[in-house]
Amino acid sequence: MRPGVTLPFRHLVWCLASCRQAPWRHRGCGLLHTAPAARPEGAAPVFARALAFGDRIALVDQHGCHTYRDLYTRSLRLSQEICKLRGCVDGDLREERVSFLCSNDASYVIAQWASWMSGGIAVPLYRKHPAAQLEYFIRDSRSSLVVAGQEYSELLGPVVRRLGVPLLPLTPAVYHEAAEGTTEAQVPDRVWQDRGAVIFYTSGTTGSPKGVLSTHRNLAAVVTGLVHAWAWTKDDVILHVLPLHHVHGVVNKLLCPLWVGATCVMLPEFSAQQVWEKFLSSETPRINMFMAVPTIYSKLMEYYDRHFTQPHVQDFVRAVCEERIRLMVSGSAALPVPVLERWKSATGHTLLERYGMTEIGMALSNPLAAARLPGSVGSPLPGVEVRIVSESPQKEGLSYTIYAEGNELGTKVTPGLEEKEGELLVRGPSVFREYWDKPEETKKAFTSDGWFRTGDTAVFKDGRYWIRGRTSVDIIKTGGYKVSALEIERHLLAHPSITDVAVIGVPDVTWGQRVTAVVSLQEGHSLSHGDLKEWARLCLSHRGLLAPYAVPSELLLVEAIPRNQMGKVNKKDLVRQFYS
Ligand code: MLC
Ligand code: AMP
Repeated sequence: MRPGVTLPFRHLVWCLASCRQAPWRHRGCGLLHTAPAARPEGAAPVFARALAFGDRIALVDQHGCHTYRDLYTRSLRLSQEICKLRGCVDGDLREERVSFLCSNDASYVIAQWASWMSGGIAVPLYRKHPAAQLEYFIRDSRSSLVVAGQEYSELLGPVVRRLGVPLLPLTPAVYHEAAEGTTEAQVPDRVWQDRGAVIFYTSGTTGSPKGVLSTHRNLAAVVTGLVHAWAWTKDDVILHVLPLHHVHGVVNKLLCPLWVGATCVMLPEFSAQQVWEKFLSSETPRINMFMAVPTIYSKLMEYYDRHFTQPHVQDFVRAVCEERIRLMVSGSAALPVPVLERWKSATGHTLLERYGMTEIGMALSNPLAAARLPGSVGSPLPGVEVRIVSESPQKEGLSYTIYAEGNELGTKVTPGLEEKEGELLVRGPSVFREYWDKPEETKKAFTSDGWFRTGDTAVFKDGRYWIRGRTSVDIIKTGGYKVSALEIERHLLAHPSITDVAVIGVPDVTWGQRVTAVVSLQEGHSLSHGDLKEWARLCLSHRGLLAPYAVPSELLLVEAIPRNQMGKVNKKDLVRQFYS
């Protein structure tokens, strides 16, 4: 068993004052034992490998089967159109941002690859975001072009007109165009390493969502780490049901299979019924891998409990899953142990839980071949270095205490500080380049010696890492989405009846946390949860920045929200008070 080697560790306090380099460039100093380099099979984007897989099926969607060659040639055509439209020099957009809104199907991959082929940075948008939010992402990323899947031209039309950005609508050819007459040589050779690849938007504690810019090297580090750790091969077939504007759906579930020449079967969106149908169907290609957020496993179990009540059906489900599926992974939020146990009894699979974050890709994973510890997130992935430390220094030059430090080879624990909880820090080639256009925030996100502060509390125990929650109560994870409590509060205060509000994340077995608004009203006013949802739908969706999953799913009316002398709400107490 590889992970969990606990080595003697003598360093107690790291003095960081001497480090003057910009933190995100300073990745050299470090461990007592040297981490092996990530396996960078070059940082060239995934499309550069596609022609080698030629006529293998890359993607199956509601339009049919698409080979690697299909995806490659259609992407190349689109990239040529993009370059023509933007008038790029030497066929290179030089990191111009290309926003795109596509369905979960081949058009998404083509828009992504075309952005990269033309030298741009991909900014994937999400169809469930309100128009105002889409507008924010396009404006904030300063995208010079918006590519619209067929279904989205109408929605995006007014947005791009307001912003004065050109729109490139996709035609049905993206699904059906023949793959003849184009060769690999037509994509110009570039140095990909530090070139920006993608901007994913993520919520911080305060302010509007930030763009997390990852380079091609960052993506390649995550992909090659996972390919190695989870033994991806070209014979794998993964069922894809996640949204395609976050690292889980884009990197783990899409880029990994495309990297190795495997097949991705993509549903337009999550449906419990369709997932079970795909697991149990004998049609080819047969699914042998699945990955999802814990909420999806909960929803799949709800469906199972409702529909697979007969013992012989349950036996069949378990036998098929055990025989055909080789790996099922959970991540993006804590997997409740009862969900893991119920899933195990229904399918025979112990879910492999791993831990990641938009800024760092994937960092920790339970093992593929050895025992998986329920509730733990395992050990560092290849190339990833982690530390658990005391409170992070807020100012440069301050020192912090290291409780544990590890990499792929093992973890050293500071004697006397065993099993101490602290903030998890991460370093390595998968860590992002910058928050787009936010140098100050980028700087603050790293310690002065170049480690990224995750804001998650972790502990090293029983030879594995365990995530204990967020250091901030104002970050809520619901259904696998990260949302900012303060941002929701800011929006809710615009409601004419609301005088005060505290948004809390209430533990929930299906959603992980439920966004709950504790509200006090103007005297004589009333407000039901239905009213609030309707107001949010009508009002916020059009002019605000609230995604549907950020709208409170529960409303608690109180006379007054308890505040301390500093005027602060103790949200942990509030959760305890109302949800003991
Ligand atoms: C939706 N609903 C919610 C909700 N979201 N209720 C409470 N809390 C929430 N968070 C309600 C809706 O209001 C609606 O209710 C009903 O559920 C159905 O809505 P829906 O949008 O159709 O839901 P569904 O499709 O079932 O969505 C659930 C889901 C989705 C789990 C499929 O949330 C999802 O795709 N999550 C994945 C997010 C993800 O990819 N995260 C990765 C981030 S990357 P009504 O009453 O109107 O019917 C990351 C790094 C890492 O975290 O480590 O991976
Ligand atoms: P995001 O910022 O949307 O990428 O979400 C990243 C956050 O999700 C992390 O900082 C963690 O708080 C949480 N997360 C991801 N995977 C896990 C996990 N397996 N267990 C607990 N929390 C997780």
